Amino acid sequence: MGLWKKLGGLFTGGAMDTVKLEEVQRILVEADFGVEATNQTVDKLSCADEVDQATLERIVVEQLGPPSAPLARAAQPPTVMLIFGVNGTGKTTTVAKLARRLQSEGRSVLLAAADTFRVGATEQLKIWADRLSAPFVGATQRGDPAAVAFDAVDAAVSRGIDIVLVDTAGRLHTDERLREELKKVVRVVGKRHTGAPHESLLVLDATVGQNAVRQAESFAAAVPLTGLVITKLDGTAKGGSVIALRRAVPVPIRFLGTGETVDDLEPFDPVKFAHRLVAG
Ligand SMILES: Nc1nc2c(ncn2[C@@H]2O[C@H](COP(=O)(O)OP(=O)(O)OP(=O)(O)O)[C@@H](O)[C@H]2O)c(=O)[nH]1
Ligand SMILES: [Mg+2]
Repeated sequence: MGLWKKLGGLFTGGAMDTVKLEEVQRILVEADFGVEATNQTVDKLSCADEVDQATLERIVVEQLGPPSAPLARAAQPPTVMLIFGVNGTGKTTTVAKLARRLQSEGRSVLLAAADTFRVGATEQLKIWADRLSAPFVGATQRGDPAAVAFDAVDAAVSRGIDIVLVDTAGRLHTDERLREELKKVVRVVGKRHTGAPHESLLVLDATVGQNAVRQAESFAAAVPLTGLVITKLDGTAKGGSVIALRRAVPVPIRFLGTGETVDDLEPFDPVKFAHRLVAG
């Protein structure tokens, strides 16, 4: 159900009072806005002369940041994109979705399995690479992720490939070794190719709500990020977490994941998203 269906009655039935504002607050927290975005939204709503559905949509849009900008393009190919995130957020699936999207724009893509930590991770990406007929670089179990990333960039340079998508390992965001490993991947691709990484995207799972906020903050402190991909929005009525996440990591939201198939990736459009959240 859209937010307006839950909130609208409070605004149409006479003047706002403290009791009604507390009810608004409760509904926004329940929709996973998080405390800060909830308070900001309530402040804005209580300042508005008249609140209708369009007012609420506009207030949500203001908190979502700009529409998805085109992904960076290296002056000299390949463009190198690193994909980060906690376990199970949808990194590997997002790599496949991005590859599909970029291929459909006529660009050649190489997939690199720099998740050498989890058993089966390399094979999982290899299956996607085969389905997408994309070249693939991986290592044997427990190989060095930075070495895989380096080899992948190297292969793309020599084969004239446009884009390298590097899938990385997901572990708890508090894991110090993971942080060091990811920093090394960033450093090493930068040494191999000028300007790399050109994109560093953090993949966040919308269904875990406020937990994802802590993860996002922790990753952002470890590696410089250029954008967010927020996944599993098909599985949640709590789209408010998108606002909370954008607040926690003030980099642009690039894409939304809306399902498990390779085509379920949408460029982020704040107006469209706010409409979906509010109107349902
Ligand atoms: N419903 C839904 N499921 C998704 C979405 N994106 C990924 N998934 C599912 O989430 C699960 C985990 O996806 P992966 O891509 O393996 O996640 P990961 O971050 O690479 O996981 P690790 O490598 O274990 O850290 C899979 O079952 C995916 O199909 C999405 O947008 N919507
Ligand atoms: Mg993975």
